[in-house]
Amino acid sequence: MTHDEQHPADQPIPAPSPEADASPAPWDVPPGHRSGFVAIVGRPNVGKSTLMNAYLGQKVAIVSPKPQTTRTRIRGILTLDRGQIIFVDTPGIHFPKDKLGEFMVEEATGALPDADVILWLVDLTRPPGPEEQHVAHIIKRDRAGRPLIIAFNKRDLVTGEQAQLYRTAIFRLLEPEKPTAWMEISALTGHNLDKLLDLLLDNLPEGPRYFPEEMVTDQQERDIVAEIIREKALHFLQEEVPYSVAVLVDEFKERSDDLVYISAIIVVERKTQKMIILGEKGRMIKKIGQAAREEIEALLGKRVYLDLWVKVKHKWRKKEDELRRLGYRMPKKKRKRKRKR
Ligand SMILES: Nc1nc2c(ncn2[C@@H]2O[C@H](COP(=O)(O)OP(=O)(O)O)[C@@H](O)[C@H]2O)c(=O)[nH]1
Ligand SMILES: [Mg+2]
Repeated sequence: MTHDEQHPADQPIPAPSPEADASPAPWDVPPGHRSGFVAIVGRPNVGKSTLMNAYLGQKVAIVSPKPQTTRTRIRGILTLDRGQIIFVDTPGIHFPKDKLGEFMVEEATGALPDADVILWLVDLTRPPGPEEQHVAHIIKRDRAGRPLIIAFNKRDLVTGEQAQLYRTAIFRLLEPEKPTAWMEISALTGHNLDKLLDLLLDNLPEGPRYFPEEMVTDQQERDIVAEIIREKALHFLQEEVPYSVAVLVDEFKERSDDLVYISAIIVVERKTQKMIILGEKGRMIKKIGQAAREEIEALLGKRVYLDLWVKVKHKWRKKEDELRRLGYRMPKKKRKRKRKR
């Protein structure tokens, strides 16, 4: 099966919603219903994916302590009675060193022109530096008068004094622009997430529901499966190997009502990395497979037979055609929408 074919298993993941029948139809939203896109942007590793997952109440985007975990734009849809927020989780804005990095930064900055609200996430544990300056520059360039909310994350790890110091530094980088509002949060503990949500909703325009309420993400099941496998590989691997890993799901077959067969390829850049992933007597790939299988079974609510393979594609991160084949397709450059509200 090729990757372009539609697969019966490629259904949007439904939200756990026991009282689905009780909610209004999309055209039947209450007065004052707000909706739109919130682009979550910032440096790598500040907690963007953690924040989106926290709002959605489930893991839609993979998370790891290693920078550059998120590689593509991932939409997560939060449907409430008073509004619908489409979060756009993005790769971290950084100074790219290869084609994959260029793709990731394009993915991130490309989310700005389509956003109704820009949410800049800042990590309070790291002193603002060149990367924050770079993010500020891009926001100033692309904001076009839209609401900008800054959330200072990881508040659980720092003192109030440090939070204030870094906040002032961030505001200075943004000058002469000012944020519409700001908030100190912890995506991990949930601190102030309700208040931030109110802020986001207040700054979205009035509008209808764009997506059915049971839809939590626009990713296909097989994309999520590939990401889960990549997350487990990231989790068990050290040093530079994670950056060289890509995952392709090449078979996804329902064998019976409660058994799914999945075959996936872990792509790396060097033979030595392949050896590391396989591990002594295949121990490492077994660990990755086991952890991934458990999570995929929970996601699909079915038993899973997971077949993992490892393949070397020399320097794939530097080659545009390889990137495309692995699903990292450079977006066509869009003209910037100038909007004033
Ligand atoms: N202590 C703490 N850790 C956090 C918080 N938010 C995220 N993290 C951690 O920061 C790391 C990077 O998170 P991730 O969501 O992948 O960052 P992203 O690259 O911006 O998407 C992970 O290890 C998270 O568990 C927070 O509010 N407090
Ligand atoms: Mg992320």
